[in-house]
Amino acid sequence: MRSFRPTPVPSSEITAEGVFLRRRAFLRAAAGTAVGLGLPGCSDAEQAQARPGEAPLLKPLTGVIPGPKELQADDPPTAFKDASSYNNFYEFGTDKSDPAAHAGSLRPRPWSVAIEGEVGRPGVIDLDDLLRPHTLEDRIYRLRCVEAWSMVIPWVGIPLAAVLKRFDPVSKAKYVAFETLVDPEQMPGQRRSTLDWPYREGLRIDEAMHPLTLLAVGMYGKVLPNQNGAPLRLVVPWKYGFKSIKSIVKIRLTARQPRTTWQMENAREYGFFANVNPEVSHPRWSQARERRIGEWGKRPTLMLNGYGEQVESLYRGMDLREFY
Ligand SMILES: Nc1nc2c(c(=O)[nH]1)N[C@H]1C(S)=C(S)[C@@H](COP(=O)(O)O)O[C@H]1N2
Ligand SMILES: [Mo]
Repeated sequence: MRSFRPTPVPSSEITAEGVFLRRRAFLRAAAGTAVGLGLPGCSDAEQAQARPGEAPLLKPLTGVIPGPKELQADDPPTAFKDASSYNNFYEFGTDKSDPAAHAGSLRPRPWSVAIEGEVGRPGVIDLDDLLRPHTLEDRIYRLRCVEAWSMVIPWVGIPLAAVLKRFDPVSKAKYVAFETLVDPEQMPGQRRSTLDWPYREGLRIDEAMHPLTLLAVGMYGKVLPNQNGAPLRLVVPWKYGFKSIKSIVKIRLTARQPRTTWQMENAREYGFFANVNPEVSHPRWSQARERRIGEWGKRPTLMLNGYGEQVESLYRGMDLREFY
């Protein structure tokens, strides 16, 4: 496949020089995760500051914190230690502790992403080139797992819409399909057929283009830990956590609704939409309440995870029991 030539960045989107330099520091710091901080040609002054042994810091350029007001008032972020040690990432095993224990073998740089299908400019692009024209944003979002636990995570990322637009989606693009890396050397859980690899996810195009939908590269102001989906993962805060596919290598725009991993596993239990809905029980348990990791007791699950005001217009006229 030919390599992707980035769309020229309109002057309105070109950042001021100081900002650009800080972005460069971030990009190099991000690149440094795979090989440690001693990158050749990367002076100390250009490094984001991080304590030895810690992930490089990210310096988001905006303080955008969308999402419901009550999120800011009642929901303190989950402890970083919990968010990075209680994970679902079957490529490294099925226990919650497996990803943190085994994801050290994942090499998040160099990394490239294929953009395919119904776009005017398909191709394969290096992740740093994919990120370069964009401004990193802070987003504090809840993550609600279908298993009825939840976390509040300060993500760092870029809106998926801004990325997709650069590849010129054509009018036939009605859905977006995503795939995770397949490499049993890096992802030892793939030596077993726990799932039909690659892990696959999908969104309708309007969901993908919604301003809340984020491609995350960091969390808690730092580069994403491998176990959280380094170097690039999706975050769709009004959907169950399994829609937030990790370690993405392929984004394909399609005319037809793509098949997703959990639908393929068990279509009765997991639907394509997977919108958080306290009124629709999973066939084996209720979705009415959730346990916030780090808290005792349970709290009620909110319709669309509390993001209804922003996203309910996407589902007007749809029966969310039928389209679960
Ligand atoms: N590639 C891949 N992505 C994945 C998963 C997975 O097993 N493989 N698990 C999903 C599930 S079920 C959840 S709840 C979230 C968990 O994200 P976190 O570990 O960062 O909290 O990742 C999702 N993304
Ligand atoms: Mo999940």
